[in-house]
Amino acid sequence: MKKAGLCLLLSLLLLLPGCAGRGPEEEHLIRVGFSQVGSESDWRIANTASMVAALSEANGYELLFDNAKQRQENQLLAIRNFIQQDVDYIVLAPITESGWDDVLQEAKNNHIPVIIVDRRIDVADESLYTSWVGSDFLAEGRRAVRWLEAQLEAQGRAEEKLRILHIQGTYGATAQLQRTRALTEALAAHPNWELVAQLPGEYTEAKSYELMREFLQSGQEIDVIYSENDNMSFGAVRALEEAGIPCGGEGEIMILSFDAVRRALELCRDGKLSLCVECNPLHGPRVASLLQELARGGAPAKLTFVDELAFDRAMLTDEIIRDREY
Ligand code: GYE
Repeated sequence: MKKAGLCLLLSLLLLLPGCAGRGPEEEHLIRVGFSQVGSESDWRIANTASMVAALSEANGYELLFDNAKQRQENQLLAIRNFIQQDVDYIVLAPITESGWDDVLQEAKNNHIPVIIVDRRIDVADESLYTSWVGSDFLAEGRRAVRWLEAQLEAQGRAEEKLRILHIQGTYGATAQLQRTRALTEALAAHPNWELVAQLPGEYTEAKSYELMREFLQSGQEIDVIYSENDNMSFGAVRALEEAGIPCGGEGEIMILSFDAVRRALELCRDGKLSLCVECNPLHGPRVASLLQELARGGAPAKLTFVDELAFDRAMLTDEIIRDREY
């Protein structure tokens, strides 16, 4: 009886991270807790793969990974769990900008530096995080708008009425706020551009497909779809195709899409998407180099923006598509 109890206690201890003690090989590893938003898109899946590859044991890390399944409360739980496990660093890919002050204050009280990746956070005290790395989402949106303006100009349609359907990502996410801001600016600058509807596509193909189907039943006509990520564009293309409505060709609905994952580039080459605005998800090595700098006692830049491009059909080559890493 006693023996069985002891065995049970020992196995429980082994299951509890932190209590079992770390082996000599694990001692020198940098322990990182990474709270990821979810796996809502091809972009996100590529981002997770990049982070996991960069923060591998072979590279000197012990990675505690948590997928929050698109819920902020899961991210808050994950971070509190990382704090309890006394990780060396926390990396957060936040779902939205707001709601982080308390939990990051807890991390700070426990002297755990926090790196933010991808979307930004809006905190009263900027010292609650060490560094952020990600994209300039406003620049991405403006890149899409400039392309559209040039395209319409070239087609002699600059003064014509333009009906735009806007499919939005997760509300409150920087990628949504800033891409939306670029379109809002453009609508203000072009009185002949009309916003027909805004659909909450939540960055997923399934949601966008469902909303697009519903929208098409309303019979409203559109000229452009401004879709805040590729997966929502895929959903929209599917709904359009099922309804027998052509897109991408001359005089057909133009779809402007964000991320430029390989599948989107292929659709652009095949003439379904008109523009793929790049958003680079390969942040693993960037985060790793920030962590290395911190581990050396350095002070990395507060904000690091990634360089990005945009592709339309005329610019795409088989080589670009082949070499796409995501
Ligand atoms: O565009 C989308 C993803 O925050 C940049 O989130 C990211 C966005 C990306 O789900 O595909």
